[in-house]
Amino acid sequence: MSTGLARRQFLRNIATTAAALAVATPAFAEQEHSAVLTSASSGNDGFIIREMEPENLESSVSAFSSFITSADQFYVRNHFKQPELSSANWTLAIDGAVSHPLQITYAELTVMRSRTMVSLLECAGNGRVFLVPREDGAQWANGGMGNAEWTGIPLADVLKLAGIKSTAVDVIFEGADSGELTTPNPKSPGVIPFARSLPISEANHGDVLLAYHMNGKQLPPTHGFPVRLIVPGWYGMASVKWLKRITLTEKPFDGYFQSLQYSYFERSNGIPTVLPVTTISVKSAIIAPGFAHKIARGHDFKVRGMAWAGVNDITSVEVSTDAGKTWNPAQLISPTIRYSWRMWEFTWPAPSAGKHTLMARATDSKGNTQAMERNKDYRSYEITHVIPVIVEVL
Ligand SMILES: Nc1nc2c(c(=O)[nH]1)N[C@H]1C(S)=C(S)[C@@H](COP(=O)(O)O)O[C@H]1N2
Ligand SMILES: [Mo]
Repeated sequence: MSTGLARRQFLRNIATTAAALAVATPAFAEQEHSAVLTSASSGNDGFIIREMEPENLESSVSAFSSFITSADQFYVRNHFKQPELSSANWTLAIDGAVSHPLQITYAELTVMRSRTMVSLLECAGNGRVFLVPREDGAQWANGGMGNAEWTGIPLADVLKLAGIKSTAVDVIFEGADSGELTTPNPKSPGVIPFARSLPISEANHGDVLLAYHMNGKQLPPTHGFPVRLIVPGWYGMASVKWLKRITLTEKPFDGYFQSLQYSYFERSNGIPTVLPVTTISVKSAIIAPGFAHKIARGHDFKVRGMAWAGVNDITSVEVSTDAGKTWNPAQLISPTIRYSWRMWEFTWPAPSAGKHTLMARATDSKGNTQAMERNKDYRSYEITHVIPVIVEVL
């Protein structure tokens, strides 16, 4: 089977799975104790709570056994209390440097020509718990990421309706959620909304969606209902949830979540410059075994995980079982689907008794390979260096 065919077949199988999930869930919802039934049927072992209010939930290991992450196991990253919105009252304003400022309703938006695509979301702080010394912010292990199918209207089509002025350079996306940030430093200037921007060229890329379905069903409230932005290949902060307003500006936006948070240092001419975090860099994660797991000796062990590279493709994953002295190729077990992760596995031949340090490193289609050491210029974001997993064979 050609690669193209294999990919199409794989996506058809996924579509069937997403449809099956969509059918199964409302049926459960009508029964009593629906949550218990749902979790029992999907192998959902719950979230790891990183923060109660605002809600910050890390996906647990069971979320990483399939190519598509189910919506009810998908990590939640909120900076403020979740707004309660209804699609009947919702409107999206488009203003600023446009020739026809407009307000679009949910009904008007969702009759436009839609696109469906799979895209990974990863929080820029995913893996922060592995940083030494510790950095402030949500202490995610590897579960601040997920891969879902999104349906929405290309943002470019909606911007076209408003008529982008030739002087516009940046597009600001504002969520309906707001609040005051007192930690981490620096504090916010009083109550602010969650807002991020994209340069015009990115906003006009046909893959950026105003999404209203996740895995074939209405977007859940925690993931941005009624409509969220999906910016494939970018860290999660760009995919603004509970969209309320889109403002085109004639100078680059320099908001709180663009400069004081979700930013990093890039050195030019030897001087560090602050830049907003943008696209996802090549990375892999070992899903099994988990850190400090104990493994029975005398049996081959299947090491498995995920690898992803934002707008680039994964070309190889290597595994080391001796703390990085030697590397062996892992097998990529899902096809290349743009913006998605690839599942991989490696058979570790009957490990000997004692402590072992496992590592995985991925390489992308641009020839980038994960670094062994942390680059501190990334502050507490883009945690992409190789993370050791120490296990004990008994
Ligand atoms: N309105 C709004 N959009 C938001 C956020 C938020 O707090 N408010 N968090 C962002 C961050 S940092 C991430 S990683 C993703 C998480 O999306 P999810 O909660 O659907 O997984 O949403 C982004 N969009
Ligand atoms: Mo994030």
